[in-house]
Amino acid sequence: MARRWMSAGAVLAGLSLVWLPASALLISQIEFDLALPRGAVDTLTFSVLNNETDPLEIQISLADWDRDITGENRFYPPGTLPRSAAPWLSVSPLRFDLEPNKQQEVRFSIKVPSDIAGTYWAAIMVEAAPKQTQPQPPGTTVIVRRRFAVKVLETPPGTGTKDGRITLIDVRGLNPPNYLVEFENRGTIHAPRVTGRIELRDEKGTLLEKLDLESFPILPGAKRLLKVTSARKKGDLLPPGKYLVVAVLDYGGETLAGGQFVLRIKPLQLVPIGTASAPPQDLDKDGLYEDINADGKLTLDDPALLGLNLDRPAVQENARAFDFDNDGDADFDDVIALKKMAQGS
Ligand SMILES: [Ca+2]
Ligand SMILES: [Ca+2]
Ligand SMILES: [Ca+2]
Repeated sequence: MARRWMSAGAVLAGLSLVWLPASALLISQIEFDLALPRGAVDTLTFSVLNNETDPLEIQISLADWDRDITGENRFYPPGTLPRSAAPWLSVSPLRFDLEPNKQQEVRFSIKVPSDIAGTYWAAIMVEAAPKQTQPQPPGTTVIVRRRFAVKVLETPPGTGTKDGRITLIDVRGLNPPNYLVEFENRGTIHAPRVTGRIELRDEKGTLLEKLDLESFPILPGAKRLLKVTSARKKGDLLPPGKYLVVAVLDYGGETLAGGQFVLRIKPLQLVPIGTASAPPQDLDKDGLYEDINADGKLTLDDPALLGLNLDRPAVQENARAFDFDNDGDADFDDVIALKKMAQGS
């Protein structure tokens, strides 16, 4: 009965057991994206299957979760987050043993308050440990516990707001360009699939590059930082000049979220670095000037000289020529990257 409230995605996920890597514990559904009306009560189930050769001891508990700015899951005690649905959930059973090739159904009920709007969420944690067949003396065994999250999200239909903004566009590294786009969900509804694109245009508006962003989910109030590397080849440099980076994201709202960033690339003005008698050289013509002392070859003397002169204008005002790790600056990490290049050649 509960199935009719689920999104198509959740129903599809429920049709087959989901393989969780690094383990042979199978969970039939790892996300419930519910749309129960306010005040509703419902009971749902998922199954846990032991596909290993040894018996497992399973513990079930509630947790809060969100995602960090890179999209990684983070977990908290239940009821920590302001939009926690953990207080509405009750789960049974809370612990059970699972013999190999056996499965156990876990039931949870959800009681949606009548006065909420937007998405609330929590997780049902499934924790597996090897079953202890005989009592162990304390302090002598290490039990490997593995934790899996079954996510539960609830959004009463017709409630909440959709709002999304691009809060940052930047370019860090130019060879090839690395685009950064930060998006914030300023609404109260979970956006399960944000899609979008980045465009690079020259000063005349000519499209130089268009990249599709990998789609991502985002919780209310969350920010997500996307890093996208240009498809341009290393050494295929953008000539000095002014460029426009445009990002457009579709988060399912009535309008798209857009933003733009003006990228200015200054001409290099290379001068001798430190004790060198000539300006640094780009030996392989890839836009990076690895021959810091201009003796015609790349040796360990080059990172050493760069390291000694990192803070000098000769380096910092031409940072892109020495940005060997391509992160948009010339710093000690680039000295290390150049040292590795020198050792490898
Ligand atoms: Ca080079
Ligand atoms: Ca050299
Ligand atoms: Ca760098």
